[in-house]
Amino acid sequence: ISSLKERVAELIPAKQAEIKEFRDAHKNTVVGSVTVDQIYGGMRDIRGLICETSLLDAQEGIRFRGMSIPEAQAALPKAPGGEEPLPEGIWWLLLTGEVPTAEQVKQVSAEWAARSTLPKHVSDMIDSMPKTVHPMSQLSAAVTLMNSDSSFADAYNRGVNKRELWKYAYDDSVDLLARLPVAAAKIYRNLYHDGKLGAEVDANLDWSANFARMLGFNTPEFDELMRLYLTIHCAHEGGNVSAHSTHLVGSALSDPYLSFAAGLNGLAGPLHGLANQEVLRWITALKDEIGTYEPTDEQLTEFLWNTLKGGRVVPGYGHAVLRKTDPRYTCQREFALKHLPDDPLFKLTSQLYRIVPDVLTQHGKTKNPWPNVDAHSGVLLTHYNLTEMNYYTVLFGVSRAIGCLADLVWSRALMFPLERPKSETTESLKAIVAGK
Ligand code: CMX
Repeated sequence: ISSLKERVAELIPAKQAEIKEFRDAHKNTVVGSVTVDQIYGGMRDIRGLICETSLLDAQEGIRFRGMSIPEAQAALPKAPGGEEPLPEGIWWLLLTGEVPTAEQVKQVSAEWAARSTLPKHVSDMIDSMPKTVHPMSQLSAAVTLMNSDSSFADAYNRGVNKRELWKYAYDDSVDLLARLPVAAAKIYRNLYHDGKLGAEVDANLDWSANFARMLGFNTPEFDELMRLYLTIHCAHEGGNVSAHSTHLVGSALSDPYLSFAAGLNGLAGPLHGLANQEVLRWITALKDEIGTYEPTDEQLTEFLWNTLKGGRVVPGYGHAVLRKTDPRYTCQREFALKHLPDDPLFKLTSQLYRIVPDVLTQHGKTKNPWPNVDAHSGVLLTHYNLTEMNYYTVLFGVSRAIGCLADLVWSRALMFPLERPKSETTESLKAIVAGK
């Protein structure tokens, strides 16, 4: 049993008691209202979910257990010689609310390395995929198939008491996090290279460096980018499509593999995680049309308006909750300023940052004209020769597992019930509005 699992076990009773006391005291306290517009409008701003692991502020951006991105970057343990946080540390932070020591993070890295072997049928399935299957579909299918050895499903079948189920959700989550980079790297190597992993998992390396090696990358700077990338994409509170899908499916006591596969399927949508692929496609289309990665401001503005007039969105801009530049964008921009200030795509990204918000504001539809996380990530990956844009959302998915699974473990620990909100028809809603 790992010290992290023990720590979570220690924390659970107090949290259960806190929630019980709070619920009992405020059972009927009203915390919001719901308008007809919100019901048709994607439930924006309706408070209807609990997610203990992270919270999103419209102005400030995400906080992981109360920590902003710059705070987490400063506080979480780094690899030897590195400056970026290790994602193993954010797993610990999300699960416990505590910043782990370097030694504790090392334990997590070692445990994930030790549990990384893919079941043979998963490996065979990935190898049998035609190249026409999108990498996100492959990843989601691989995660679904991993549930054949789910300890959660097995425990449920054996009739384990519901109070204990979180322990099995934890074990499956660790296995899933350990195996996910292997499945993801296999998909990458099959689709774009010789079908052989760049390296085997090395028990002495951290999760991100191992992932980079398996993908076939072997430079300290790319390792650092992976550590930052896999840390900042992990969680964005509970209401986004991937987190909410995982949470919802998990509430049916589907095991962590089935639950997170649902999250991955949502992440694969162009308005959510697929936007990082779409940003690069959009930039490539711009280059194809204008003939250079160095358009004038006028050319760029015209291209933007053509996108908008065509009834399409500008990928990487806007957000359902945020109303300022996404701090996940800002920290990637800082990474670029530090490591690749003269990269032509980075310069174009900066030019877009200068121009897009004004154009979107003039266009007058979006509530938030500022860039989100996806506006920047592909440019960094391209710089280090990870140029296969269809693959980008897979990296997002590997990171998102950390947040979705931390939430899932706590949801089972707190024994949250089946999620089942009420829906209406337009007819029934009209009757409600008319007071019938
Ligand atoms: N380009 C053009 N129009 C945009 C826009 C953009 N980047 N962002 C929002 N709009 C439009 C919406 O499509 C909507 O138009 P309609 O009224 O015709 O439906 C209108 O502005 C109002 O939308 P909103 O309330 O500001 O934004 P939503 O909460 O509905 O949607 C999001 C949020 C992210 C889906 C939207 O901003 C968008 O489509 N952005 C581009 C895709 C993207 O970058 N997604 C990634 C988000 C981060 C992530 O999850 O990974």
